[in-house]
Amino acid sequence: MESLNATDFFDVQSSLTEEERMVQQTVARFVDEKALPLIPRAFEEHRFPLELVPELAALGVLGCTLQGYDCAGINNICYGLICQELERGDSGLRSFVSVQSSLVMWPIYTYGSDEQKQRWLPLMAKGQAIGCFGLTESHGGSDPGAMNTHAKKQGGDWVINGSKMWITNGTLADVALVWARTEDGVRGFLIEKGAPGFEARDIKHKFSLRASVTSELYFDNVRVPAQNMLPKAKGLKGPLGCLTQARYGISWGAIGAASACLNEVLEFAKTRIVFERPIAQTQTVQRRLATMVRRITTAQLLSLHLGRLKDEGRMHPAQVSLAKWNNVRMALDIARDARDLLGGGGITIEYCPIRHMLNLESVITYEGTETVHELVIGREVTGLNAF
Ligand code: TGC
Ligand code: FAD
Repeated sequence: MESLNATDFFDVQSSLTEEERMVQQTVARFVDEKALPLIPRAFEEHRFPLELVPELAALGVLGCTLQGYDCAGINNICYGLICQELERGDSGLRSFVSVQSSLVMWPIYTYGSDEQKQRWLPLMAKGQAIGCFGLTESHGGSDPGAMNTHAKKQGGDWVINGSKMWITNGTLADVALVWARTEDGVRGFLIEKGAPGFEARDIKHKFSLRASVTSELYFDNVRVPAQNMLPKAKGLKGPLGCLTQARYGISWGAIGAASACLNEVLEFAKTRIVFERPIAQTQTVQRRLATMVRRITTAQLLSLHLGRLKDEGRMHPAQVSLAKWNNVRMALDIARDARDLLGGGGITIEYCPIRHMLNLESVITYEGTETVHELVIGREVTGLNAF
């Protein structure tokens, strides 16, 4: 009998279509050949490898589920597999694609005017314009409904004041999708780089997601024309709808990070001789490796099923919360355990688990903390709101 693959124990590959397999293999090759040679150093230098963006665009991964506007129009399983492969490289790469695709292109496509779509989507698909998504504020990202940033109508324009915190791609972005309170509820505004009164500053000294740009955004009487407001997003469900798209991708991405850790530690454990035998030949190490296989396999089946539901238009946001919570927790636990199994060497740049572990400390916080997702599920099953 053929031996099973540790990171595809239930042969998920065989249930993918030819197109899905091809997309996965293409992105996997890009990660192995182009991204991984750069990533550890970029992480060390606290720098996003911007030079990879044209190649990401050429692969068609930016806004890949959208139809038209030079986007690939592929399904949500393909999008999930793309996130998985990119995050096998680094969470920063997947973050870049999540923000561009799910948090900026998706809302422009879903809530935007024809003019906004024509202007931004083809440029963003080609990587010629970068977007960022400004929802979180410094006084408590878990409760975006309490935002202070506001927009007031003045003649034909909107005037925006306030600030946003922890914004991925903030200083890189050509266009910021900024959510602000208005007399008419929360609305989304497209603010272009260089708009007078708009400033973005990088957050430095991060120990996590070092190969990703995270910024603060400031708005001091920033004036935008009325046509920069997304016409079809009204109320908090506008930004929350975007989060559902990005959280879905993160649930897949976490599987990639965990698989990278397992692959690395498996090789190490088979060759690391301590007490005159490979550590992989001890019962406790095998139990730990088996637990990793179990948890990765469970996460894969969860995301695969979620993706099929999404493609059928039947996915519920609380199901996405469960997948994001389960899969990121799984990946973080595996990265920490893999780090330990590597011994002292595991704290260096030579091995990926510590980098993934540090990254996943952000991933478990952004797009809804673990507690937020637990409470979403609690609310769904009890009918009682504990927020
Ligand atoms: P709530 O009353 O629950 O909802 C208000 C309206 O929104 C609807 N809704 C959703 N719609 C789509 N998807 C979802 N996930 C939705 N959740 C809620 C809801 O049906 C309602 O609609 P309507 O028609 O009744 O008005 O709102 P709440 O104020 O009680 O908040 C609920 C809570 C806590 C779950 C929500 O605020 C939340 O998710 N908080 C966490 C915030 C968060 O995740 N922020 C992420 C910022 S972006 C980011 O981190 C990017 S990192 C990117 C990267 O680098 O990869
Ligand atoms: P808080 O909301 O202050 O939470 C602090 C703690 O309190 C958490 O443990 C939380 O779970 C807990 N808590 C909160 N409420 C409750 C409750 N009711 N019951 C029990 N516990 C509770 N945001 C964007 O808008 N755009 C981005 O591109 C973006 N990128 C990010 C990139 C990085 C690297 C990071 C770290 C964050 C990013 N974020 C972004 C922000 C992210 O979404 C927020 O950090 C997150 O939503 C949590 O908000 P907070 O940090 O203010 O924590």
